[in-house]
Amino acid sequence: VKNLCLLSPDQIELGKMLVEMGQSHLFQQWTDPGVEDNKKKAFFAQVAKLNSSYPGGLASYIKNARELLADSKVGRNPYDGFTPSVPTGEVLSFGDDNFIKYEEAGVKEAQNAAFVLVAGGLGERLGYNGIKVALLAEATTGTCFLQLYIESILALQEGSCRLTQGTFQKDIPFVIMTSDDTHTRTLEVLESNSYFGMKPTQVKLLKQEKVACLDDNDARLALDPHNKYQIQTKPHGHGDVHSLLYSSGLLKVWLYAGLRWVLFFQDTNGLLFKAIPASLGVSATKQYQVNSLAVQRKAKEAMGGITRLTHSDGRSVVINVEYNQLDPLLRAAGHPDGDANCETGYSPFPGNINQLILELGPYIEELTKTGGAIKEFVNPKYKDASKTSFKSSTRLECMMQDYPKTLPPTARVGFTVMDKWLAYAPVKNNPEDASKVPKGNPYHSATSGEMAIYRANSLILIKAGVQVEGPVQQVFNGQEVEVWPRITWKPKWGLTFSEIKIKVRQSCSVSQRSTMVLKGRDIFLEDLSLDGALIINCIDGAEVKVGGSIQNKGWLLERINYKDTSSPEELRIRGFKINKLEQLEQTYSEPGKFILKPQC
Ligand code: GDU
Repeated sequence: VKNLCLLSPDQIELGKMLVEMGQSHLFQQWTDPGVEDNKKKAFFAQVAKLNSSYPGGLASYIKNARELLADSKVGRNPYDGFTPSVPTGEVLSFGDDNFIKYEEAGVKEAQNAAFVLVAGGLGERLGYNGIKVALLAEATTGTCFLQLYIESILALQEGSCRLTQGTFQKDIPFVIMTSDDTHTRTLEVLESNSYFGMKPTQVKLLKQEKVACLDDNDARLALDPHNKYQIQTKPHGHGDVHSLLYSSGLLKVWLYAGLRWVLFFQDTNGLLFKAIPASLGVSATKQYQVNSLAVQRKAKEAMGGITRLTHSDGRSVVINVEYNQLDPLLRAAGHPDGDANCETGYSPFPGNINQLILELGPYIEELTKTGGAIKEFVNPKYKDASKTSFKSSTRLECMMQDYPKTLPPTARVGFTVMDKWLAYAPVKNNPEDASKVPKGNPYHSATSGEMAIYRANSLILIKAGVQVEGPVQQVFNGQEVEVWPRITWKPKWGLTFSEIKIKVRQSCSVSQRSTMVLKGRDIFLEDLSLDGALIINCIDGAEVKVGGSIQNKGWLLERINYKDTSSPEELRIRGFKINKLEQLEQTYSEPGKFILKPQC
């Protein structure tokens, strides 16, 4: 009370709200006015921020926390009353007629889409010192994830305009959700690379704030043990993306601009954009309000399972059930083996890769009802079975894939299952943990993420008619992986299978030890036999036919150990560097038609 004289009317209101919400302990150790006044002001600045960044403010946060903590104390299962079953959705097979049809529909729709990357996570499991989006997707061209994503969006933008014969190319908006851990560094990467060719006005960064930690079941806010004027905070999770988009006003801007789709994706999946055209095509064709991308999932794999939940009262919803909850849910529903593989060798529940496509209109309507908030959960670590105190403070969390939980049963919620080799190879685990992954399960490391890109590109070219020699097995950082030829291309060379097929003519072959880098749009492979390294750079407007027999010493993968600090971290983390012995590299920087046909 003595400190009231220091406060503005807004701060007095916030103080009253805290006291009314049972948070008087926050002020108990306050000194008299005149002592530590700056720290008290900083306290209120923090409270104001916590209040404004949560839908409904801190009072709602405390109220929600009390409810969720009470449920957790009595062991109430959020899935009580629900029976899980395997849902039906659209299952696509790369390169068949259906897939090609959806890809075409998706590229046409892309000009009505906005992309949202959630990149606020620190990537603790990966243990990489930089931000995850700046990590190399592959070392052959040294392209980082952010560059790959931006170039893919630009390729879609261009492809969409071409396919619809538009005279005016619409800029596809790109939002990146950052956090205090990633914001400055994300901006630095963008600015120091001229936004990788995207207009800076096309890119918006939205920073998520942390939420207050909770000390007990009454949701008393936790003070920092080293600063009695600061509330402890922790990340709230990727679900923040919905409230941030809503409160930023961007969704309405997009709606007025005629956009129809919002596509959400995660920080390190180098394959994702190979799956986007077809899945967007599914959303548009099936008129899905929510479309989750999924792949085959190994039982117990660290990815949520897409599940149909049917309530005893008749309600039914198709939703992601997080991997740690799927097993107990299945056991409770009378499946004694829980989360187990079926005769296909995979779990019958498709794995959620957290790529969501939402229809903008219904999305805005729903967020207007909820104020941008989505279902949260709490995961306190209790000291003992009485569940009266915590080992350390906890907080509410939320996940972006829980968005459909509040939708009415009439909402059109679907999913699209893609070939895993085409759509999903995230980089989440450090080399040490990855090397301990049981054989047959995915490593999800920088090594496996990179090898998956070469594998997917090789398989796509095989499907397009190229003879690509099969892989050899090699061990990097204790992980045995398939090493295919190192084939990479810029997204504008081929974002869809139809486009790629047009660019591969007659009989072409690539040996396993080869490297092929196609950096340009109009590069056509005709009767090419490659055994070595070939790099083609060409500007738009230059059309290059590449054929003949190309043989040289090529580029070798040279093993390095992740503990060997003499190599840069981004190479150590994948367990190899590229030794560029010899290559044929050609650059076409003038418009025109060119032929490259060396004979060895
Ligand atoms: N992220 C944020 N803010 C946060 C936490 C995470 O933006 O507060 C971002 C990360 O940067 C990343 C994404 O959210 O881009 C996902 O984070 P994780 O990679 O740590 O996610 P998990 O592995 O825990 O799991 C998520 C889903 C799973 C499954 C899996 C697939 O919750 O259901 O789909 O991704 O990769």
